[in-house]
Amino acid sequence: MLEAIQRSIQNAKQILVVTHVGPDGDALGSLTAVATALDQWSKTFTLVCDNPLPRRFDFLPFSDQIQQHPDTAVTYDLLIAVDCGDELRMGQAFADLSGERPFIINIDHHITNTQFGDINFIDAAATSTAEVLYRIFRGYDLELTAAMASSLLTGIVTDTLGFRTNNVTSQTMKIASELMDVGADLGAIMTQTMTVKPLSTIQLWQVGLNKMKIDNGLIWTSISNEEREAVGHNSTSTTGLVNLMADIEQAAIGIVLLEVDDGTVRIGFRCRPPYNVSEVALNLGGGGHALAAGCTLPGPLAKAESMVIALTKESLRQQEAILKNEY
Ligand SMILES: [Mn+2]
Repeated sequence: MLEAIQRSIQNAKQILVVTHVGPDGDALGSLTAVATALDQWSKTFTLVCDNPLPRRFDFLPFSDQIQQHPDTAVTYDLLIAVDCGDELRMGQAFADLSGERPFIINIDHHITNTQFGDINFIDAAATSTAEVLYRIFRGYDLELTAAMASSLLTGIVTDTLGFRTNNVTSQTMKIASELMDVGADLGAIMTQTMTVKPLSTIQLWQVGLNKMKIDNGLIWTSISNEEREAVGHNSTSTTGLVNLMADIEQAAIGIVLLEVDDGTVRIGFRCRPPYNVSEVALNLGGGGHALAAGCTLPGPLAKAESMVIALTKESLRQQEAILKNEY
């Protein structure tokens, strides 16, 4: 598969690299890591993410070249999708493509990946798409530069919440250590992408925590578009808040529902082992991992909330019945 990927990149004239809407550190770390590799191969490429780049990621190489839309005047003959479980996750970046569907290389680590590419390089055991990319890059005659390492380490650090998730292996730590050896600054990446937050993020948590509801292991909150705008939170991500809620001792599953500009509702699910949220997200048209998943539903918010809570309660009830039988 490594050969097939390299061959399609070498044959391509115009390459579009896309990551998912509501980008996180793995999305942007992976997107820019691919840019550093394509740059070494002197390829022509366009980097696209269908949402503005959160400011904390502006240290990433090529971050100033990330566009919100593909170039309409260009016909892309190759699309590389990173960290996207399905085509819809690319948002308008994919929907707006005119002409023939380009050849697609799909590189990801979501267990729910729909294998939408012509080449699918999916490793659901990997902590991050960045870790998958590291393995791919090491299969080639590419120089592991400080810039590339910085992008890759950003993906690994953010998707593992600072090496805290249960899919971190000694191999992950070896990769991180090698990335540091060539110049990635772990401390700076941690501070910049994990610790420091805009005030509007904490104010969004404030709104969410004030409205938090608890019912038999299910902990959730929902935030309207009006409330989101009032605190000036202009990203569609609720990663920090949903992680915080799922960390509550009494939580089996944490959920945040966020209404966005177009009236749709973004939903994030988190849990700790032995629970699983990927199935409920998949049933609602989304996807993700066993412990972190998400989906997007049409509004209104109250209707989305009652549907999500009812389905998650049912999923939790079934999971607990199975767990009880195992002991
Ligand atoms: Mn990821």
